[in-house]
Amino acid sequence: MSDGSSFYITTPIFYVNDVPHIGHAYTEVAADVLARWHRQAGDPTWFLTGTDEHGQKILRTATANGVTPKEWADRLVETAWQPLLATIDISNDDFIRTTDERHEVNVQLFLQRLFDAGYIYTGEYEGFYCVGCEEYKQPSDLVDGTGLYEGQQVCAIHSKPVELLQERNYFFRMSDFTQPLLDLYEANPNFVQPESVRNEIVSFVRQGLTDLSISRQTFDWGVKVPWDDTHVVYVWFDALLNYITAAGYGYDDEKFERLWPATHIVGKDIARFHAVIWPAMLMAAGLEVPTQVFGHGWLLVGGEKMSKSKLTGIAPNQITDTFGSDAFRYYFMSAINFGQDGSFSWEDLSARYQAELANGFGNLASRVIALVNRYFDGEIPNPGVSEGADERVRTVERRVVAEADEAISRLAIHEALSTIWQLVDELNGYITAQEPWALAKKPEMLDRLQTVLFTAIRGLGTLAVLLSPIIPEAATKLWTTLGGVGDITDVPLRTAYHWETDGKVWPLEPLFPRVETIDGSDGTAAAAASAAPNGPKGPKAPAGGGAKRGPESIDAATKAPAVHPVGTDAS
Ligand code: ME8
Repeated sequence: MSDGSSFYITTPIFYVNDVPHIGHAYTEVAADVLARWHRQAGDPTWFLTGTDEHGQKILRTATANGVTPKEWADRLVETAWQPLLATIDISNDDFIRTTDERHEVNVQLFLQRLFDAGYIYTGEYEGFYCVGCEEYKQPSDLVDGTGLYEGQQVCAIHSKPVELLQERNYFFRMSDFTQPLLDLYEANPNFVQPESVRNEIVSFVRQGLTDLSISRQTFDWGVKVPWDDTHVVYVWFDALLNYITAAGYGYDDEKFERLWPATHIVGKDIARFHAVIWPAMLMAAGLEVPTQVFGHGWLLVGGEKMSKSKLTGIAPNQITDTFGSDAFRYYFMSAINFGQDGSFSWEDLSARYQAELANGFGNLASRVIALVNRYFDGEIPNPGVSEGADERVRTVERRVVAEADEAISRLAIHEALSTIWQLVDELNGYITAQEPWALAKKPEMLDRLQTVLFTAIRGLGTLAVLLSPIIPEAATKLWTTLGGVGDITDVPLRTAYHWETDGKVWPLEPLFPRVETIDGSDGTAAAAASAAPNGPKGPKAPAGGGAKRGPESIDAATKAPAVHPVGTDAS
């Protein structure tokens, strides 16, 4: 809905030429955290993800594997892309495939409308094409090849040769939108974020846009151009439309009116498609432009973008098999400033798991609940008179709820998490300072013991609610243990501190169990310290520390690619 009250969020739709790696999972988790947050805050929320199945890249991969592109896409969607969502606990409302009928039919409808409105014409095109990017390249996008490609010009992103194409194509009059786009960026500085991506987009458009070739004639794996079935629609033009075809465009006006426009979470590699071509297409069709395009940073391996074609991909389940999906989600959301690049390392993951999740949050929950079980037989005690320390916990609770919500509204997920962690730290400090185990030894301090445990339990419940969008499994476990009333995902997030309990706690299994490290030690605080290398919060460690079931370092990941390609990657 255009009044901003609904929150429609999308990920890119991913190419099915290969299986997902943690870069794709990273985008999914970020969008999922935002979707869960808004949903739990009561905003009407719709979260879309899906797969991009047309184009030369998929066609070549399928052909190399001796199957049709549709068979290939079906196989990859069923065995890899859909299962990814379960592996990392994604709560999408819809999954669109560009081979869905609802998509293909309405891509044609959109194109016909643009054609009828005079935005499409026929022309000759000659240029270099990178099948990996599915994009025509300018000479300035090319670099000198090395090794196998010595002496050739290669795509700077894929390090593979480009192909010279000469075709008669249909063109979209994108150049008409140079000024309207510049006006849009100026009128709405938040349209493209973060600032670094915005600056790049604005200076690109300022150079003036050229018209865009939007059809291909030399192969037929795509949506047919409605008035000329010897052409298929250019794969990016087709793919971008998923955001509206999934939202009812062309077949469910009420739904489309309710959902559109969307917030697009994409990697910065494809921000230009989303912040230039896509709004120009929408303007030409007389539709509203997206709410925002956010181009997040890259996960790097050895200083380079992790990628399938460079064999540096790590499969998400390599991490979740050892650490669980919550740790995966927490790690990537807290260790990397959303919007900036970040290097993944097993050591940093292991260190943060132990220090922040197991010791910081998990132990806090276990201790407090164990104390209530021990001293009050599981009945949450009534508080006595409050002191300054108790008041301070309550003030921090309220402050972090408001500040985390504000950070999420700016898509600053890492900031929201570090704000929430202030409450973890506050509660840990409170328990240490109040020493409830010492109070329990003095019968005259019973009142005080009750107040302290009551205050700590209240704080824990608030934490469970706030962390539910980020680490849903652990938050739900904690919620159940606290006797939380109803489903945690129904507890209004913006007033998390008003959560309700039935008054009794249950024993709590460790929220983040010990993980065995490579050197054979277990994941206690000491082991965590020895496994932790140079992560911002981790102490220094001997080389090779890490979780047992993962490669011990990024070097290992690079040498022995963890993503086992299911076929030939044509990119
Ligand atoms: O571009 N770090 O699909 P794709 C962070 N089909 N994110 C990464 C990443 C990395 N190293 N590698 C990939 C396409 N990603 C098109 C999109 S949308 C209409 C069409 C994530 O399978 C990131 O979100 O190549 C990036 O933008 C996306 O995967 C590219 O996925």
